[in-house]
Amino acid sequence: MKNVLITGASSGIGKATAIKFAENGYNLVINSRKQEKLNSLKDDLVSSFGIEVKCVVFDVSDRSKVIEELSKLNLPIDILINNAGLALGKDSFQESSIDDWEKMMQINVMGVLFVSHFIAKKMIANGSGHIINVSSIAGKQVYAGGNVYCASKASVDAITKSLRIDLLKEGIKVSSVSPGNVETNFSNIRFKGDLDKVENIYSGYKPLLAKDIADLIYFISDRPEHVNIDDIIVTPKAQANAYYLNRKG
Ligand code: 8X3
Repeated sequence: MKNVLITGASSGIGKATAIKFAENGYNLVINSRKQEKLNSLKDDLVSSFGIEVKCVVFDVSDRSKVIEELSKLNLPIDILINNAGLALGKDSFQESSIDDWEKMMQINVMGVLFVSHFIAKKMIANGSGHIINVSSIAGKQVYAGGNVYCASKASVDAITKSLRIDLLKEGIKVSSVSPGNVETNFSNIRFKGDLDKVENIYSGYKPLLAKDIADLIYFISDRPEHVNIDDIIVTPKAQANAYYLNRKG
């Protein structure tokens, strides 16, 4: 059975994706910075689905730790899902925090690069593999206050396209999924616990759920060998793009 590595797997889209692949009998390597949450997810997945699960604890932006922990894995990775990422703040460029910018660029961009670089080499040695990046509608359209988060996801978009070219001759597929509004802990982290702002993001319409994205990631991975899905842009029915929401509430 195939092995799937999912970064940022302890909650949200990453956790839903872990469950989706586990339901379908895949063995998992789940990553997060949070050992306890990972262990508890591992226990649930092993007891519910009888699959093999390994936990790798690291911050994707910590280059030496990424290499150290992934080097300990003694198994091929067939599918890499670069899910770890975050937004911090939605203030205008001139008012936003440079510390927040650094974190977003480190995790959303360098994290994808560090993990992909290590795993792509393993995939090349194995002669096959599939890298799926969780990007965002923010990588396609720039909105007010999106500045550096949008830049980080536009980078993920460029990295995805570039990897697809460079890994073409190696027989490795590269895809992305680019969601609009998904109701997870994303906005709680972005707005640092400001519940009014969080509620405003998801009020008056039905946002996407983490499971909706997990289903798409699984669909991307489950196409016949000769098929590669480059990218899926997905929004709630009530969202036309990054700017237009049909709120009824
Ligand atoms: C999440 C979607 O529109 O908040 O990546 O940037 S958005």
